[in-house]
Order: sequence, then structure tokens, then C-alpha cells
Amino acid sequence: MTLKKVDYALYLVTDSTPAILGDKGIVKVVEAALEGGVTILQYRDKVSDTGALISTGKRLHAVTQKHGVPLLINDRIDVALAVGCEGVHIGQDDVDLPTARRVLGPDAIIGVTASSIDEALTACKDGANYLGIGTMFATPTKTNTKDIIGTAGTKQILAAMSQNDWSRTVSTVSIGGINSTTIQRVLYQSAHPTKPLDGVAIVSAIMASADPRSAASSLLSLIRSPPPFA
Ligand code: TZP
Ligand code: MG
Repeated sequence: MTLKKVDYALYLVTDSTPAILGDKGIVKVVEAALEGGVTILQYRDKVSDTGALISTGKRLHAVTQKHGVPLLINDRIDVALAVGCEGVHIGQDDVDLPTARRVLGPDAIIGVTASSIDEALTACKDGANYLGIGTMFATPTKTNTKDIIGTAGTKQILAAMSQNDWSRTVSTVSIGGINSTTIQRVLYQSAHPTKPLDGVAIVSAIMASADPRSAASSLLSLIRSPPPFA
């Protein structure tokens, strides 16, 4: 299996809390979402211990490999190494990017959360492959987010990336409160002329859905179709 070029269009971020996953199995939900068109997966699990993270990570990796989609682990470079997956996503309070790069190597996909222009440009300089820009809108999925930046704040970050020549080398996704109602507003109101978003990162609109396959496929159609208000 060879991985396709990284496509950030529909980036699924998992959640293992009962409020979102319910009593559904995470691997089954992810499998359905991949069938619906998810293009990249982040295994984010704040409840399991290290052993369970590694074993679920390996099961998820088997499924993502079947679909030719990269798997990243949230926060934990040790778990990413043990799983042997494609990379990690780190926040501002996690291990620093240069350390993650040193440990995981030049080919790993490393994403960083950025809520401000400073955070974004620092992550670009330090060699991030992509930025998770947010929080876009307030969301019950993650209530301890420090900054709600909306489409205007996101566009300012994209503009700063463009002005500093990071447009082509560093990809971007928006995260927070993105669902079938908000997705086109996010994509088109955030877009800077020379640096549009490469995709959207979504938790509950897929993970909490009774039908994750069709949730993913409807979201992907919205991403690929022009907005009604363009
Ligand atoms: N980081 C910023 S907001 C968020 C994360 C992990 C959660 C987004 O969840 P949802 O359900 O897509 O709003
Ligand atoms: Mg983190």
C-alpha cells in the first residue's frame, strides 16, 4: 500500500468520550467514515491509557492503510512511534515541534494547532507540515479552547502565512464547530486569495453521527461544491 499525496480536505479527528462516541466502536465508526470519503485521520483519545492507545492505534492504522489515508496521533509521539503511523498532531502545550521532528524524522507528517499569527508563523518556521487553525467556533466537544477566532481571525492567519511565503509549503485546516451547516461559510469566508484553507477538521459531525459514512460523504460533497453564496 502506498500513501497518496496528503489530502487534507476532510480531516476526521476522533473522540472516545461517551458523549460523542456513545457505545459505538471507534474502529467501526472510522471505517464507515473512511468509506464516506475522509481523507486523513487523527486518533485523538484523552481517556485511554498508553497500552490501549497503542492497540487501538494499530487497529486504526490497519484500516487507514487499507484506504491509503494517513493516520496521525494526537499529542503523543511515543504512541505514534509504537503504532508506526504517519505522524502526530501537537498543540501549543505538548512536546515542541523540533523535538517531535527529531524523534519522528523528516518524512513524518507533523501538524500544530495555531490560534494566532505568532503561533502559526513559528510553527511554519519550525517545519510543520500543516496547521490546525482554530478554534473556529465555540464547540461542546472541546470547551477549554483559549481562542475562538472565527472566519476573520482565520483569514488573518492565512494572510500572514501568504505574506511570509508559507502558502505552498504548509497546509492548513480549520477546526471547531464545523458541520454541514457551517462548513461552506468556514471555507469561503476564511479564504485568503492566495492562501485558501486546504480542508476542515471535524469531530462530532462525523463521530457522533448515527451514520458516519453518509455524514462524511455529505460533508465531502459540500467541500467539493461551490458555495451557494459565492
Ligand atoms: N480543537 C479545537 S476545537 C476541537 C479541537 C480538538 C474540537 C472540535 O470538535 P467539533 O465537534 O468538530 O466541533
Ligand atoms: Mg494536545
